[in-house]
Amino acid sequence: LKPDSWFDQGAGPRYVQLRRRLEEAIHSGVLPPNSSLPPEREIADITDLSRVTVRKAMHELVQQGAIEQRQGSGSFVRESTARVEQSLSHLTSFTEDMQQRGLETTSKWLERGVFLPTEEEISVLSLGDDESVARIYRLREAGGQPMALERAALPLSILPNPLEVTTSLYATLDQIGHRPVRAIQKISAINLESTEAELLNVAEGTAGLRIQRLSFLEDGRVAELTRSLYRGDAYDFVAELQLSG
Ligand code: 16G
Repeated sequence: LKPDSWFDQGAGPRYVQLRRRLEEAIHSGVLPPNSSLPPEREIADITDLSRVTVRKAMHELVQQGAIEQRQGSGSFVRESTARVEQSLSHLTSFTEDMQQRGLETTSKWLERGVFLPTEEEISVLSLGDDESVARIYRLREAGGQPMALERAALPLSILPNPLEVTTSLYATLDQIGHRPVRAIQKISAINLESTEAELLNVAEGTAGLRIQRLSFLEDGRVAELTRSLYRGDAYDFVAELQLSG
């Protein structure tokens, strides 16, 4: 663990390198769940890093939910975050997906209302002249754990009153006869920026998945443009593939 042997000048701040090193030890099972980590002082001694640096790395691991600090007895590796396996072949909602797993969902509302549309919303949602847009931005939690940040935009002709959405967007759309039946989804890899990472309770730079869903009604109208940021450490997306031709 001596710094010369594994700290790399070009690989970012040393607390980040130490954090990654500890993450590797946790993921590979060198430090199994419930095992204790050496005290900060000892890690500082072994690595020749300052205690401030060690504390910073440990703090991020706590934030990520990888370790927990128990009063008076030190730091322990937590049971790993349950990963959610999500099918890519069914058009389901977050609430339905989580309910299926017996997880209760909650939302923190970051924005909900009627707004002037952006150029992109006008073109993607085929909005008419002077037509406003319904927007919903929320932090989605399941089983008390933050899972995704989701920003949805819908034409008012599809969702006239966004304030009606109190739990599930799709349940509300269902009630008013506007449940989407088809969607195109695009998934990209990203690193979560500080504000998003903080809301999702992971360290800045943690891997995430950006998912864009464009959904349509039976009659072909665009229902929704939603951009979501899912925690990379909590999701596996699974698709069934068939030989074409
Ligand atoms: C899912 C959808 C999102 C949809 C939401 C409705 C993905 C990537 N996104 O999160 O497009 O708006 O479900 O969920 O799956 P709700 O009915 O629980 O509000």
